[in-house]
Amino acid sequence: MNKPVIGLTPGHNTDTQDVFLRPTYLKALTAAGAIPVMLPLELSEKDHDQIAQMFDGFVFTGGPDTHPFLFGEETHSQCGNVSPKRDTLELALLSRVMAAQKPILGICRGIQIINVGLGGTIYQDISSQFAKESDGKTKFPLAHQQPYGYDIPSHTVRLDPDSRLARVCGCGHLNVNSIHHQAVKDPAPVLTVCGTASDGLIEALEMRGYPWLVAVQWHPEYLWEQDAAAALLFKDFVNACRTAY
Ligand SMILES: [Mn+2]
Repeated sequence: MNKPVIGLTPGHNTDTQDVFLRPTYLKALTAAGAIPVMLPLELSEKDHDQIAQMFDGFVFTGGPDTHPFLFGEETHSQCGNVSPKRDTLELALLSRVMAAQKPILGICRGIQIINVGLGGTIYQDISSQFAKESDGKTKFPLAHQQPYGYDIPSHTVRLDPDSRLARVCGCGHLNVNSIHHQAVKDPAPVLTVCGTASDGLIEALEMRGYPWLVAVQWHPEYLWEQDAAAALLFKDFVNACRTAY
């Protein structure tokens, strides 16, 4: 049986114009039974259609911030670097891939660009924009940019027990890593929040009624070797890609 072939959106160094992918994504997908392939950054509209048909599933990978114009804001003082080329590629690809009903996994920047593409908004900087009021007190955010290695979990995520993500991971709580200074603010109307950090920040979204669309704010590609839930997420995604063709 052929393995599913997964297209991954590329990292983009905006200084050198290099495109790249961290090997962790490729290793995680290979271990889950797929053939991962990095997509090019610049494609014509027709190419997007062809690519959406050619591949069995897509990973929207981690990377720089999403340009604030795309969710109706100007640039906050703590907004980071952006790649308009990646924004363009990923937004175009998202609509074509969804039209083709192919499985989609979003990771880190992936959850953010998918949310923006479907009409949601983003905290441009968690530390200065996000604080939850609870019992008359202001609760400040956790360290979403953890001060140690990416293969070490740093905070918990509570999963909605009715979600695909909870079913796939086989548990209601995850220990995840956290390497982001932006996050989902208002989820897109078609997306459902399925994972939340203890400070209230949205950490996972999924689309009900779509064949397979799960997006997470953490990086399971650094965890799957020692964490069963992270490995099961990649396995379930790859299995969905296998049945999609
Ligand atoms: Mn986090």
